[in-house]
Amino acid sequence: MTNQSPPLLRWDIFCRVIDNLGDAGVCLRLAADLASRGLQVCLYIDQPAVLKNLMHNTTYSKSLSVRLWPEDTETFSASDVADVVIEAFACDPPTAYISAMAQATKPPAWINLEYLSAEAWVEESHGLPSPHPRYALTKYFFFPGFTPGTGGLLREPGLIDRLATAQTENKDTALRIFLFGYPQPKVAEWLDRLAAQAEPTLLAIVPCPAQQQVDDWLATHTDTNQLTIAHQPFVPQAKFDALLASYDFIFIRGEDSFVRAQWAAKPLVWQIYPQEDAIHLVKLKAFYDHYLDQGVLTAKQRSIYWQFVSAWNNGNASSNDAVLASTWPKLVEIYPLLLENARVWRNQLLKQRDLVSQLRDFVGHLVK
Ligand code: TRH
Repeated sequence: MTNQSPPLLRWDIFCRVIDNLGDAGVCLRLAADLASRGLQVCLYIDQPAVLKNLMHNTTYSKSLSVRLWPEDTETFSASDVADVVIEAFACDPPTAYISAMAQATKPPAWINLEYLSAEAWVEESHGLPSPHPRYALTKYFFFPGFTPGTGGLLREPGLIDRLATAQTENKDTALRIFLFGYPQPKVAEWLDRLAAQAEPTLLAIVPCPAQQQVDDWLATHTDTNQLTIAHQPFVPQAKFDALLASYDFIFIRGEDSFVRAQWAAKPLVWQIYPQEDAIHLVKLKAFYDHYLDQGVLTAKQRSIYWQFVSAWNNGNASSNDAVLASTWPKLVEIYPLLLENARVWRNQLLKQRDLVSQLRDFVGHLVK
């Protein structure tokens, strides 16, 4: 794949917010990265309000515009259609827009941006075409991923340097933990353990469902011994990386914050977005099999890490053998190795070209 930069093009990104912040978060990050490279980008989103906090107090390049998802009655002409159409997470762009794409003299490049997964099948599916059943249009599946055979990960130019400057040595003796999660039925067991730890811990929790559960625990624990709990206000997306970099241990969720935690190169506990029939646990294992296999941790240490992460994702909902409480002290004990593992993993990922550069090359070949 030659590295010539494709001609400046117009990109339209379609995003439907299924749940939470991630769909909007990923699409905003993609749109901002493309626009920062001088491309004209329009982000169509059905819940613009979700972007408010994410874009708060942040200046984006002028070539980025955000529009409300078009009404079904809205009509489009071929000249309204962009050169590249990104359909995020199979959100089905408006039919009127798709029929306008079919009338365009040069059909646009149509990309379906898929959800991130470390599962092996992703490489086989990356880049596959899907001819439209009625129009002379072909949609291509573009899979983010952790391996060369995928489309890579969102990593804006200069991000790692910015993180290096934001990196603050934690002079505080307390272990600083960041928590952004979904509901966590087992949180009390872990908090009891943190409070009983020999060394001090600071747990900073952002607005999220787990925050209420932590507050409920706090309400019944006047003396939390070695544990200090703080409410970390929500920060705009542009400040999120520096926030993560200021913590020692990162508990995140979903997709976008999960990737940012890897760029921060700190040990991470991923609470994956729960799906039917526990298929999310397959996805979770696929990632940690890769992530823990960096030649830094022994098999025993890898198993402790996985036991904790699996229990955090209720992988063992039925058992009440307090896995979180029993494995956490062992994780803290090997913290320097976990940090090394996170750094080796990030360096591995940095060998991969970032998603936007790969996507531009991919469409560059489609719009020739
Ligand atoms: O909000 P999420 O749980 O989103 C999820 C996932 O995307 C999942 O894949 C999808 O299926 C589901 O929604 C529907 O987690 P995620 O992906 O980490 O998105 C959170 C966004 O919020 C991310 O862009 C980071 C941003 N954020 C900030 O900008 N500032 C903050 O302070 C915090 C806590 C988050």
